Formats: sequence, structure tokens, C-alpha cells
Amino acid sequence: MAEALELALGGLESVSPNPLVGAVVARGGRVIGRGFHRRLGGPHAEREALRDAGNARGADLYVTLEPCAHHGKTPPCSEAILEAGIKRVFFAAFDPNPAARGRGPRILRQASVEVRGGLLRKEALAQNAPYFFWRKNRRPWVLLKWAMSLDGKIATAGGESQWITGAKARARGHSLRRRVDAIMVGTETALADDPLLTPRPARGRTPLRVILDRRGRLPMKLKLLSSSRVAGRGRRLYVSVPGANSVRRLGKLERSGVEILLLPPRAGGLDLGLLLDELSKLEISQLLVEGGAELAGALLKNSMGQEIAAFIAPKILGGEGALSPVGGEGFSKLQESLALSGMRQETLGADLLLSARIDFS
Ligand code: AOF
Ligand code: ZN
Repeated sequence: MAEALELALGGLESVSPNPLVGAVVARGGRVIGRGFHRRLGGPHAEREALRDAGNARGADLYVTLEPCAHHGKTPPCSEAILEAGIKRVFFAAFDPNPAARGRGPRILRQASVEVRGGLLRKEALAQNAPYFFWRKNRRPWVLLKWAMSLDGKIATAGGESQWITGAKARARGHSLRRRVDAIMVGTETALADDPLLTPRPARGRTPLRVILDRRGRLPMKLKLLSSSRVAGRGRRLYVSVPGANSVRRLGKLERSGVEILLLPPRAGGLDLGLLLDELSKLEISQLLVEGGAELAGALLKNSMGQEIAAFIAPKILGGEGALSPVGGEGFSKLQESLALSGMRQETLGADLLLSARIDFS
């Protein structure tokens, strides 16, 4: 099962909103087949491992998620397992997908396959934390990313931010973009950076790009709001409130291929909870937030952030007026501050990536 968990990671940049799943076929304690779910819409891990094994009659199957029994984009794994003549199935975690949950194991048991769940369950839950979170809460797992100097600034006092970190760190940022279903920025960041928000180099799919503009302030010449010739392929979603944009402006956005979401107005900012509900309905299970400070502050203050990826450059920017990554009111009491755990570090050239998950129940 440990090997199946390792294999599952092969799908990190290509399966979301599906979970990462790995599978191993073994006979007499020897591995005879390996597989993982490679890409959204592609075969499930079980089928890949069974195909790799060739003849799997009488063998055992280890899989990190319960085998499905439903017809989705692919046929049920339970059928493939029965056809292959697998004798025992070990799986790590139940699948919270209402179309799946418990059905596969039940069907297999009825056909006299021995089925045992819960092997390395904790590890499997941690590996697919975003997937389980989305299924349970019907809100995307929110990963907040920023790049800052060693003294915690995301821009100079003069507003410059390109670039604080080096090429390796920025390439790692693009791999984070590939993992998620959508990437979002607030108004100030869209104005200051005029970002494209596409994973580069481009390979596979382009995540949905979400641009927030409550007051209808963003100029139409921004790359993200321009024609798809400039913005690149892939869906874009412009979020505002009714009345903030003229009908003409909205029409122009639509002609540029931008989709529009108008949320009911709310004092003090966009209704981010409602926005996350809407994104979840669009099958956004993981959302990467790339700034700015105000948006990060609002999300974190309202328990809408689950993970942080902080790139840190060995530079000092200084300046009281220079922004730090999390704005807004903050937490005035230490006791109310957000606690994170599982902090991991990666060295990327001269820079560091620190990532951690926010503790929540
Ligand atoms: C498995 N093995 O490797 C994966 C499973 O649209 P489909 O056909 O790809 O089905 C997607 C759903 O199947 C997904 O939401 C989750 O419930 C389950 N994923 N199941 O048996 C796998 N990736
Ligand atoms: Zn399946």
C-alpha cells in the first residue's frame, strides 16, 4: 500500500478534481503490476495496474481508494477486478463521492472477493486532503501562495514585485498552478501585475482563471480580460456585483470570451463564501490564490484557507509601507492566530519554499 501511495503521486499535475489513486497487484508477496490514475478522464489506477500485471488471476490488489462501481468517464473498476480474477482487495480509504461510497466493496464481496479497507488510511486521507475536503464541505480546498523577502515583504515600498524569487522558485509556482482546478487573484494584484495566470510551459489543461473586481475598476486592456488570443485558451471567470459594470463593459467582456459571475452585493467586500460555493459547483476542488494581501487576509480571517505555500527569497526589502502577504485586520490576539502543521521545506536555487496546512477540525 505504501508503494501504491507513492505511485499515486504520478497524477499530481493532471487528475484534479479526481483524487490521486495508486494501485499495486501482488502475488505471493511479490509485486506483479503497478499503476496510477494518470489524467482526468483516463483509466483508473486499478485498470492500469491490472493491465501492467497481465495475468492477475488469484492475485491481490492494493489500491489507495476504494474501487468504484459506477460508470463515470470510465467503466467501473469493480468489473475489471472481477474479470481479472483478483482474490483479495486491500484499499486505504473510502471514497466520499456519493456515486461511489461503499458500492464497489459490496459488489466485490458479493462475488466472494475478500475485501479489507483502512490499510494506511491516515496517509491516504492526508495525500488526498483537498479531494476529501471538497467532497465533504462542497467548497474548494484553498491554497494560498505568495513570494516574499526574508523580512516578509511581497513588494517594495515602491510597489515592485517582479521578481522577488529566482527562476527555480517561479517554475515551482507553475507546477502548483498545474495541480489545481482554478487560480484566483484580487483586484489590486490584477492591476499591479497584469498576470496571465496560466501554467507555463503549457502542458495539459489550463485551470479556470478567476478575477475579482467588485467595483468594476479593472481596465479592459489587462491580459486576463483581453481576447483569448492574448489571454490564452482556457476558461476565465470575472466576478463582480450587479451595477458595478456598465452593460456595455459586460458585453465587451463576454465578446472577449470571459464568463461573468455577479454575486449579491455585501458590505465590506465580495461574499467569498458564496463565491467558493459557486466554484465548487463548477467542479473546482482545489483553488490556488495568488494574491493579493487583502484577499489572503479576508480568506484566512474567515477560515476559508487550508494550505500555504510561501516562497522566501534571501533579500531584505524593508520599509513600513511595503506590503506583507496577509493583509486585512489580522488577528489581534496571539490566541486567535491560525496554527499550521506539517511544515515542509524545499530548497529552490537560492530560495526556499515553506508549505504547511492550516489546522482545522
Ligand atoms: C477508483 N480508482 O483510480 C479513481 C477513482 O469520471 P471517472 O470515471 O474518472 O470517475 C471519477 C470518480 O471515480 C472520482 O470522483 C472518484 O469518486 C473515483 N475515482 N476511483 O476506483 C481511481 N481515480
Ligand atoms: Zn474506478
